[in-house]
Order: sequence, then structure tokens, then C-alpha cells
Amino acid sequence: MSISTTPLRIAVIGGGFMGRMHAHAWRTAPRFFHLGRPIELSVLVGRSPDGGDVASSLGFDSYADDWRDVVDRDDIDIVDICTPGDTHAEMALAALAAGKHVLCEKPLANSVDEAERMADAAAAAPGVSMCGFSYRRTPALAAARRLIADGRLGEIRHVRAQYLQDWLSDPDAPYTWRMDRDRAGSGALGDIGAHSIDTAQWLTGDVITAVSATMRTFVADRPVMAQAQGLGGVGDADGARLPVTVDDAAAFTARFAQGALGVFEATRIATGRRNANRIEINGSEGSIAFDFERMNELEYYRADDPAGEQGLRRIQVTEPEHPYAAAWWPAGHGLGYEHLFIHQAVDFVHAIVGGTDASPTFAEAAAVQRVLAAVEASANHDSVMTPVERNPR
Ligand code: SOE
Repeated sequence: MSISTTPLRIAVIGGGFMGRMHAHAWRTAPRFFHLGRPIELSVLVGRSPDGGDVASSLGFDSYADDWRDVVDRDDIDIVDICTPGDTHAEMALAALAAGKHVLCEKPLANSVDEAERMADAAAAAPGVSMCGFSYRRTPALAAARRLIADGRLGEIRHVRAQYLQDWLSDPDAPYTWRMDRDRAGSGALGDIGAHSIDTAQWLTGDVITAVSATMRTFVADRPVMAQAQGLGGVGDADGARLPVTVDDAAAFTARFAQGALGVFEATRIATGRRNANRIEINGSEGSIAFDFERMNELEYYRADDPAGEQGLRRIQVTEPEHPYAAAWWPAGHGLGYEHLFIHQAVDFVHAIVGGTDASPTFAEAAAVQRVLAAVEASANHDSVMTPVERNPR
């Protein structure tokens, strides 16, 4: 890879959980990976009264409180959007029009229409654009993809994906923008189910063509409180409650173009499951299984192992031969959630430096958005749920 001393100057929009995570990634990436261009954390855009302090503690040169003052600045090369979904389209379209490289958090947008406009603009723009489906950068999932692409699982028959969290299982867990349909688009479905959809399509190299879904909101309203665990709590603790306008949980079956059957579940109220982003894929010649709560491990089954020795083997995905692992610690020492975002930043910069597309493109992310829309349409349309006949006796 060529080496240039011209820095890539970054504006991160959003100072919440994701903005801080991306800032950490941008700072760390050049310390462990060869990027080909220096990185400068130029400006953090946020809305916090102590934003200047937050920006400097995260390593930014400056702080701004209006993204419109930043996206077309000549001294910014990358616009990194880490704000709620209702802002993505406007920000990304402005940044693309200004010729910037754009990294945008998932889900890409709040509607198919917005996502498609973003994908069209990205395809026509000079910059590189990418959507932050960060789990693609988990070494174990990248290793699984390699196995599947090499044909080691044979014909793919089952895709079984669950993304289970429990931070909303308490009815008094505070209200945040993630519970507001206008801001977040949807609930568990778009927030975490979108990851499963993207992972499933990316791992298999296949696409979902039809779904049958059901969704439910178990807790109708939630207390308004100040900052909730960095996930964007709003207002004061005055006893007021706001209506939840998104799903707590979604479940759907799916058909893939090449014939596989999919079963998906996304929930933020599965008590005891903190961040169980799981996927299992069964093919004619083998299977893989993964659970993010054990992110350094991949289970792999080969149908051609000798009889009497068959079983799911547990691979520690920490050898230098594994994706991304050579840059890190000795085998067996493991990585964490933040490493996904570091790898994402590395892949994005490599695409910029190498003049290639960065995957997932906005077009790939728009394809996920179409599945999200199909799931909601199916769930809102009662007739797709066939009633079970009651026993007449
Ligand atoms: C909150 O539900 C959340 O932070 C998601 O928004 C992320 O995408 C996921 O990685 C972890 O959970």
C-alpha cells in the first residue's frame, strides 16, 4: 500500500455511545494497523453543554454544535454520522454533495425511500461511503464468512439468527430516542435485527426474498429521565412517562433466493441476555455457530469428520491467521466490542487509500432496509399470521 503524509481529517457527528466508540476507533486504528494515511480527529459535533470538554477528552481538535457548519468544510475529508436514524439521510446527502467520504451508522435510514436516495447519491458521489454494520468486523464472523465462501458448509439450508438484549426488560428503564419511531425508525427490529439481517446476507452471500413476521411492544410507556447509560436518555426525572412507539421484540421467518430457510428474532427484553448476537448456519456439509457474548469463539462442524469424532468444534479465533487478529495480542488473549469499530475504521480508510468501494455500501445497507420494511409490513398485516384452529371439543 502506498504511503501518503496527507492526513484524513475527520468530523464525527454525535457524541453519544456510538460517537465515543467511533472516536476511540479513529484514535486507535493507526496505532495498530498500517493505514497508508495519517488520521486527524478534527471536530466532534454534538449537543452537550460540556461538548468542548468531551471533544478534547476524546482527542478532537475542536467541537461544534451544528453539523451544517462542518459537513462542507474544506478541511474535512471524512464525515462520520453517529446520530439517531432520523438525521442520517439529510446529513449524508449534504456530506456526499460536498464530496466527502461518508461513514454512516446503522440502520442506514428510517425508511426505504431515504435509504435508496442515500444509495443513489453515494453511487454518484466521488467519495467512499459505508454503513456501520460493525459486526462484520468481528474476527469470528469474518472467519465464518471465509469458510462459507470456500464452500466448506456446502449448500446452505438453515440460517438461524437471534439478537437478544435485555436492557428494556424493566418497565421503568428510561425512555430514550431509541423508543421513538420518528427518531429511530423502529425498535429492536431496526436497532439490532438489522445487524442480524446484514450478517445473514453477508455471511451467506445470499439475499432474503420474502418474510413472514410478528412484532410486539410489551411496555407501552417509559419514564422520562436524564442520561440513561449513555444510550441517550432525555429530560428530567419528574415522574412523567412517554409512550413507546416502536417494537420491543420482532420475530420473522425468511426465504433466501438460493433456497435457504431463515428464522430471525430481535428483542431488547430477553432477561439475562445482555448482547447475545447469535447466528447459526447449517449447510449440507457442515455448520457454523456464533454468539457475540463469546465473541472470540466460532463453533464449526464438518460432516466429513470420522464417525465417532463428529461434533461442533470450538475454534478460538485469535491466531494470527484469523481475520484482523495478527495486529493484536498473542493467541488466546482475545478482543472486545471496541475492536469491531477499529477494524471498521481500518477497512474504510483502506478503501479510501486504495480507491475501492467499502462494504457494506449504502446500496447493501438499503437492501437491509428493504427487509426491515418487509418485516414491518408483514407484522402489520394480520392475515399473514394464520390462526390455529381451536379444538372444537
Ligand atoms: C443498543 O441496542 C446497541 O448499542 C445497538 O444500537 C448496537 O448496534 C449494538 O451493537 C449494541 O446495542
